[in-house]
Amino acid sequence: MGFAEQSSLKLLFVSTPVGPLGSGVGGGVELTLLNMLTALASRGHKIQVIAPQDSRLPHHPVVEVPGHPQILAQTQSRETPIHLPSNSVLANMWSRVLTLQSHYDLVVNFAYDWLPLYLTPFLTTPIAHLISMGSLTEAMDQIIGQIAQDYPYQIGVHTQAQAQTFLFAQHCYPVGNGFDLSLYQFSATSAPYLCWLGRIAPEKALEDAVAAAERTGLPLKVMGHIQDQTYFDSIRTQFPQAQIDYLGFLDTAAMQQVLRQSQGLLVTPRWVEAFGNVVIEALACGVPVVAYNRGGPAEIIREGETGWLVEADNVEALIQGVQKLPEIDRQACRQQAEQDYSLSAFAERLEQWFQKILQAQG
Ligand code: HBI
Repeated sequence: MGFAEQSSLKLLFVSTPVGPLGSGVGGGVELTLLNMLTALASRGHKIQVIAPQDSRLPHHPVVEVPGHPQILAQTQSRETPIHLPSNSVLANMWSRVLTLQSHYDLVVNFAYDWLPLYLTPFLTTPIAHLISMGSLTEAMDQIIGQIAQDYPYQIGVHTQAQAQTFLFAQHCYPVGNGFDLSLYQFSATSAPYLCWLGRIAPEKALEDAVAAAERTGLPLKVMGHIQDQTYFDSIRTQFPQAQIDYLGFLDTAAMQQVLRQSQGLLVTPRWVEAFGNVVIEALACGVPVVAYNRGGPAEIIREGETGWLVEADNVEALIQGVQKLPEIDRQACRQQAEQDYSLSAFAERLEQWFQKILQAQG
């Protein structure tokens, strides 16, 4: 590693435009931004964050930008054209980037949106795009693919499974993810309940976890932002016998207090989950995971060692996984989180990613 690689970088993080940081509307990408910030700041890098009005980060200032949020990409159909609302917070954030960019070595984009990708050739400072979901629409696939082709290494993804949803998978740079494991307390014992975590929306298929819980007679403690209230209400109606204990969108400290004592976490994505932050959060607490065998969780979970991967969309298989949870050694779960998903492991991968981009600048 030459001197240049050792020096600290000046990084400009530009958040998701779907909602303020700390609201939960941005789902996993909010946690990823915070974890990247923590990981890189602890290595001496200097980071500024631009995010929508009312964003909050623990112990870090945010440049708050007003404007109307972007519609959630995963609610769009594949052919939906690119659109921007009037007074777009996305456009307003990137106008700010244009004025600030010369003070930074690298811009890091967290938005799954067309504009920042389109702007890549027009900025003087390189942009590292962290693509937070798999393929969703033609227009996004086209612009991500174009940048992946023209700007080597500047398209970052979480897992190979996520990259494989794109035709240009070979041009995607996988960085995994990383968590502040000190926030998660290992529990060697469990209480008789299951957990489900995440945005409550159709692509997360909470109904399958509720069906499994109802059949096993175990309470299901649910935590996360209700993105689709009608969808949630319909699940309650569909499974009147299920013991669903909805606890709201909690911060990490409060959430892990509940998660750490559960017998297991159920992960039931209907879509190809880019990563599956909740899987790592469970492992960090020593909680084994039963997950559908698709997407990021399928790349993370060590079958029979830290959890069970079951046939996707099969509730019977989910129930069998629940019944085998006691076979898993909870210590092995915590150890996997420490080996692969600590902040220091993540910071190593991120620094290598950034150096690849900066060296490619010539
Ligand atoms: N939709 N348009 C848009 N932009 C985002 O940045 C975005 C999104 N939907 C979901 C989302 N980000 C995050 O919740 C996921 O990336 C995790």
